[in-house]
Amino acid sequence: MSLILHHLNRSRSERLIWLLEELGADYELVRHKRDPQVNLAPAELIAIHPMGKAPLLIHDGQVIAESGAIALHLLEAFDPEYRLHPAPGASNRAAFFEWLHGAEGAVFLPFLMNTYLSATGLEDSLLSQYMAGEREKALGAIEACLTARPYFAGEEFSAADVMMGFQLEAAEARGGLPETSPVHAWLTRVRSRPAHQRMRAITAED
Ligand SMILES: N[C@@H](CCC(=O)N[C@@H](CS)C(=O)NCC(=O)O)C(=O)O
Repeated sequence: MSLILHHLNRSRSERLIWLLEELGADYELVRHKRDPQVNLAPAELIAIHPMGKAPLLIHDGQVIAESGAIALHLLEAFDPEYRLHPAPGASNRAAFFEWLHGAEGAVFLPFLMNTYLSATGLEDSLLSQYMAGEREKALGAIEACLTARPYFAGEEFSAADVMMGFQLEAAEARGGLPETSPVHAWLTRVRSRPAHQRMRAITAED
């Protein structure tokens, strides 16, 4: 079996390192560096997949792009006992799917746009105002979820928490979380996990 994760420094591919560490999978990590001028991925990634973005997983020669697809693929291959995702038929399976995909969907976009708007000097634009409203809605949905339960998919930690981690750690680092936000307690819970700590030790070399 061969399992290779292509990781880009300071990027959401760190979520897949975290998931692989949670799964205890035997994998090889290939590190790539962003171009310091334009902050984009290097050409080696385009040689592997036409989008040229990270993460990319290569499992026994098959190339898989998109974090959510990679996460589901890894869970299917390495989590037969459903430690990190609810089994088919479980009452929280729909909530798990919602947050696993939300992490790259509607709840992620307004946080991502923040980065693009400041990188292009558009902080004071109409688009920026619109996105601030969207960000508030997204944070409201996240906070409502984490007020009702300790983890995104319910009482237990799951890969949905791994997928939501990147944007919430970034929001915290930017000072974008109110002091009373339940996200702080969630961050403390997930950061106490040995697999999260191993991921941080690995990404410290980014
Ligand atoms: N929806 C994709 C997004 C992938 C993506 O945009 N990755 C960024 C890193 S956060 C990247 O590779 N950026 C460098 C580039 O676009 O050249 C996923 O979840 O995997």
